[in-house]
Amino acid sequence: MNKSVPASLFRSTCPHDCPSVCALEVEVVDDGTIGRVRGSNAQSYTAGVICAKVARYAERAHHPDRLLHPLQRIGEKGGGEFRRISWDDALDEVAEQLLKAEARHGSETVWPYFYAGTMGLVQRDGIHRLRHLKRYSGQFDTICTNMAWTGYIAGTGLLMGPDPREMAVSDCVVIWGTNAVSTQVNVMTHAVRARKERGAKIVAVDVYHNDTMKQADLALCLKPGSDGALACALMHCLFRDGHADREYLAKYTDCPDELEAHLRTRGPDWASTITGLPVAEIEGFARLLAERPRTYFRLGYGFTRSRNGATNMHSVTSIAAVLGAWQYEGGGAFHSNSGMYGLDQSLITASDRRDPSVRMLDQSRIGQILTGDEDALLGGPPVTALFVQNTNPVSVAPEQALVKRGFARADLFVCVHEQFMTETAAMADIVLPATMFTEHDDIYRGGGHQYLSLGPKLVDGPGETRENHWVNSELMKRLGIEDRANAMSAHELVDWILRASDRGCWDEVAQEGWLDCQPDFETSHYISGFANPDGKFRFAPDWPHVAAPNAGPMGPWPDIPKLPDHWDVTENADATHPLRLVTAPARSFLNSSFNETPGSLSREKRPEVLIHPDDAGWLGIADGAAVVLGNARGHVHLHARHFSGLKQGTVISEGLWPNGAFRGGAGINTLTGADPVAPFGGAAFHDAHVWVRPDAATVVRADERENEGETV
Ligand SMILES: Nc1nc2c(c(=O)[nH]1)N[C@H]1C(S)=C(S)[C@@H](COP(=O)(O)OP(=O)(O)OC[C@H]3O[C@@H](n4cnc5c(=O)[nH]c(N)nc54)[C@H](O)[C@@H]3O)O[C@H]1N2
Ligand SMILES: Nc1nc2c(c(=O)[nH]1)N[C@H]1C(S)=C(S)[C@@H](COP(=O)(O)OP(=O)(O)OC[C@H]3O[C@@H](n4cnc5c(=O)[nH]c(N)nc54)[C@H](O)[C@@H]3O)O[C@H]1N2
Ligand code: SF4
Ligand SMILES: [Mo]
Repeated sequence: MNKSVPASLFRSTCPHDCPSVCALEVEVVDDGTIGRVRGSNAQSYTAGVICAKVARYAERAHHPDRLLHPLQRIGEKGGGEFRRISWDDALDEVAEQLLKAEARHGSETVWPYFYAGTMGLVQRDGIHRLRHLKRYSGQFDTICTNMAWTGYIAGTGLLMGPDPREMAVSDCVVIWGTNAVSTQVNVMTHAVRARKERGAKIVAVDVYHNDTMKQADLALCLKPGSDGALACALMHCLFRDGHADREYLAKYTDCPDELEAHLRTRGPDWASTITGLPVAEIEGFARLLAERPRTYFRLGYGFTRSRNGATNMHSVTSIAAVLGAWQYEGGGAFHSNSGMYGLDQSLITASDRRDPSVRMLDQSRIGQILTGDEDALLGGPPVTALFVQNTNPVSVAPEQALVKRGFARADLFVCVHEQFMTETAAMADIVLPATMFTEHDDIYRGGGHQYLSLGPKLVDGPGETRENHWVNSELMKRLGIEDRANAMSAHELVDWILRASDRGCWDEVAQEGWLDCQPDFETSHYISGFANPDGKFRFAPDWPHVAAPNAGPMGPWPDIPKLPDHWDVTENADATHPLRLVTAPARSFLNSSFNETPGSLSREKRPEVLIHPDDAGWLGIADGAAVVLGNARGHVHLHARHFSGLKQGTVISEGLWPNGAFRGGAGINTLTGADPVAPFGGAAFHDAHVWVRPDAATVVRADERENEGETV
C-alpha cells in the first residue's frame, strides 16, 4: 500500500465525526510516534486539504494528558481520585458490576452509551454487538443527524445525492446552514474551484457572519429557525416569475400544483418578517437561482438543529426540485451520502440477532433518563450501569445540569473507555485507556463524499491503551458471550465487511487506500426516479412513515405542515428570555475533542457569546464583559463580545469548551433542551431562548473573591 507516498508517510483516514472524512498522509517517526499529518492529494475529494486541527494531530496523539492505564475510582464520585489497576482487574470489575446490575433489575438496566468519537465502522459500531447479544438497553441515536436526515429523506426517499465533486462544475453553490470553512473545509475547495474556473457564485445562508459567510458572494443572515420561510419565498418567486421547471415538476414531483397554490401567500414580504431578511435580498437570491438552474445546494446540519429542523431541511431540499436543478451535472441538493453504501456490518453489530422488543433509549435524553424520568425510561427499569465509549455526554449532551446530576448518582455504575480524562470519564468508577486512529485498524465511510477509506494501524498506542474492539470482545468474554467476531482482529473484520458487501477486500482497497463508491449520474441525480415508491420527489411527505434512521415515529405532532412551510414551533424569545441562542461549533474544536490541545485552546481563547451591539446597548453589556446567560434549564458564566454580523435578538456561543473553562463549571449545554424534536426526535442545539445579564460576581473586588460562587 501507499505506493505513491514517501517512505515515512502512510495513508490513513481522519476518524473524526466530520462529513469530510479526509484521506490523510501521516508521517511515522518511529514505532510509537507520528509527525506531520497532511491531506492526500491523490484522493479527489480531499484534494490535499485538511483542517488545521488535524494537521496538528501529533499534539493530540502525544498529549501529556492521554490516559495510559486502567483506573479505578477511590474516594468520592467525581472527586478526581483514581488508582491504577491492571486490565484484568478492571475488566473483571466492569463485568461483575454489569452482571450484578442485571441480576437486580433485568438486562435493560445496563446501557451501553456511545457515539462517534471514532467513525471507524469496527471501533465505533462493535458496541452494538455487546448490547444486542446481552439484551442491554438500545440507544436511539438522536444527538446529531436525526432532523437533517429525516428532512432530506422526506423528499428524496434516500440519503444520497449528486457527487459532491460536482460542486466544481456548478454555476452556483449554495452553502446552507453549515459553516463549511470550520466544519468541513473540503466543501470550500470544490466551491471555490467553481468560482475560479467558471465564475460560479457562492451563496451562504446562516444566522451569523461566520468564516463561510465571509467567503460568499451573497451571504444571507437570517433569524434562527426561519429557513423554511426563506425556502418558501424563493420557490414562490420561481413560480411567480416563470422560472419553475414545469416539465421537470410534472415528471418528477408529487403535487406541484398544490405547492404552487400553497406558496401564493408565502412571498418575500411574508418571509421578510419571519426571517428578518430584506425583501430585496430574497428577490436577489431568487433571481440568481433563476439565472443559474445548475445550482448545487450543499445542505448542512446546523439549520436543522431547531424544533422545526426536519421540515426546514425538507423545505430547502424542495427548492432544487422546483428549479429542476437535479437534472444538471453540478446541480441538485446534497446533504449526505451515508445512506448509499449498503454495507453488511452484521458480524460486527449482531444486528441479525437483535431482540426488537428491547427498549431504545433516546441518547439525547440521557439527563432525563439518569434522573429517573419515567417517560424517558419508556416504562422500563432505571439505568443503573453505563458503559460509555466514544462520547463525552457530560459535555456534549443537552440539559447538562440533569446529566451531571444523573452521573453523580451513588447507585449508578459507570465505566468510560476514553483517550482523555473527559468530564464524563471523571465521573466514572472505572476508566479504560483507548487507542487513537493511527494505533488501530479500521475502515471509514464518507458522508460528505463517496469514498470508503482505510485507516491502518501505523504506530503502537502509548502505555496500556487498547482499541475498542479488543475491550468490547474481552468484556463480552467475561459476560459469558461466545461470538466469532470476538476472536477476530479489527483487520479481519474490515476484510469481512468488504467481502460481505461486495466491495473487494482489505488488500484490494489498500492498493490505493480508499474505494470510490460513487453511483452513476442517473442514480445520484434520481434521473430514473426518486427513491419513493412512486418515483417522485415529495413536496407532501408522508411524515409518519419517512424511513427514520433507527426508530419509529414519536410525537404525535398533529400540526406538522403538509407542504414546505415555516413551522412556528421553535423556542421563541419572550419577555423573560429576549434572545435566541445558537451554540455553533468552533473551528479549532471538534465537538468536545481537541478542547485539550494547546494549539486549539490558544486559537479559541475563551468561552464567549457574540451579541449584537444594539442588544448589548439596551442590556447594558460592555464589549468583553463577563456575563451570565440563562433560562429555565440553568445558567452559564462567560464573556460577551460585540458583533454586528448577526440579527438583533440572536446570540452565538461557539464551541464545546470544557465545562471547567466556564466560571462555576456549567458548560454551554446547560442551556440547551433535550425535548425530542419532530417527527423522530433529536436535539435542538441551536434553538434555545435565553436572558443575559452582566455577571455581578465578577464586579466584586479581588479581596472578596470568596463570594464568587453561583451568583447570578
Ligand atoms: N471545527 C469543527 N468541525 C466540526 C465539528 C465541530 O464541532 N467543529 N462538528 C462535527 C460534527 S459532529 C458535525 S455533525 C458537523 C456539523 O457541521 P454543520 O453542518 O456545519 O452544522 P453545525 O455545526 O451544527 O452548524 C453550522 C452552522 O449552522 C448555523 N445555524 C444554526 N442555526 C441555524 C438556522 O436556523 N439557520 C441557518 N441557516 N443556519 C443556522 C450555525 O450558525 C453554524 O454556522 O461538523 C463536524 N465538524
Ligand atoms: N451545544 C452543542 N452541543 C452539541 C453540538 C452543538 O452543535 N452544540 N453538536 C452535537 C453533535 S453534532 C454531536 S455529533 C455530538 C458529539 O458528541 P461526542 O460524540 O461526544 O463527540 P466528542 O465531543 O468529539 O467526544 C468524543 C469522545 O470520544 C473519544 N474517542 C475518540 N476516539 C475514540 C476511540 O477510538 N475509542 C474511545 N473509547 N474513545 C474515543 C474522544 O477522546 C472524545 O472524548 O455533540 C453534540 N453536542
Ligand atoms: S476536515 Fe474533518 S475529516 Fe478532514 S481532517 Fe478535519 S476533522 Fe478530519
Ligand atoms: Mo454531529
